[in-house]
Amino acid sequence: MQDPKPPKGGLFITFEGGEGAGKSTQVARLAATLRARTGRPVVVTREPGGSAYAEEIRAALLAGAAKPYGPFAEALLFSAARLDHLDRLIRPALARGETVICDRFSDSTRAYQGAAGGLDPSVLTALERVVVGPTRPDLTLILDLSPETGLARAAARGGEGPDRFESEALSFHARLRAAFLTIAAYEPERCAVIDATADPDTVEAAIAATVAARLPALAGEGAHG
Ligand code: T5A
Repeated sequence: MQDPKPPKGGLFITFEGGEGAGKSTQVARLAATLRARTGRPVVVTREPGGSAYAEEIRAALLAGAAKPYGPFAEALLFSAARLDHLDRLIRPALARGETVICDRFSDSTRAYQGAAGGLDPSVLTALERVVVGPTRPDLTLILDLSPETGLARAAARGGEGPDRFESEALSFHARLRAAFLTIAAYEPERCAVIDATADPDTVEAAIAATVAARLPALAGEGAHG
């Protein structure tokens, strides 16, 4: 494990929200906007995953391999993946002064394994202290929409069918939505709630405006680099 010194220079943005909220769509759009605005590198990554080891853990988690062992075991695995991801990708990029945009991060563990899964919040706080340390996001964009709409979008996308978490009951997804909104209410300086019900262009514009207002270093107009 690397010495988790606070990163200098680079900004760390995370996206959070329920299933099918449009995070992947908007992560890609924001990265393109920031590259054009600043002319500087933007690293796009995701959790679980983002490094070779973490991607292996992702495959097992989303296949439901750890589900029989309960939310604590799953939280440990998400945390193991996060530790590797931070050490190999996120902290080095931030140390180089690059912007990092991550599709889900530790708030997802709080919402999925904590609020919705039933794991004691003090356990999650302890895990965050050890794993995330000072590498906390500068800005977290919480894409908010009803679970019914999000699950319908995820289902309409097709593919391999619902994964480990998509197959949970609607009540689980309702707890997730409430959990993300509670996190935003407790940490308003770090978090911004974005209405994700609108069309992708409208959501993109709301995100771009929020990033420019919250992180002025990324507000520059036009490429110059
Ligand atoms: N998890 C993760 C935990 O339990 N604990 C943790 O600590 C972490 C880190 C990851 C799973 O792991 C769980 C959470 C997740 O269940 P994943 O495949 O990465 O699995 O799942 P999601 O992050 O939920 O990603 P999804 O791909 O399901 O949803 P997105 O990224 O929110 O949505 P996106 O952009 O793929 O869009 C979904 C569909 O909707 C359309 C898109 O074109 C796409 O077809 N769409 C819109 N349609 C209408 N209007 C809009 N505004 C739209 N935006 C996108």
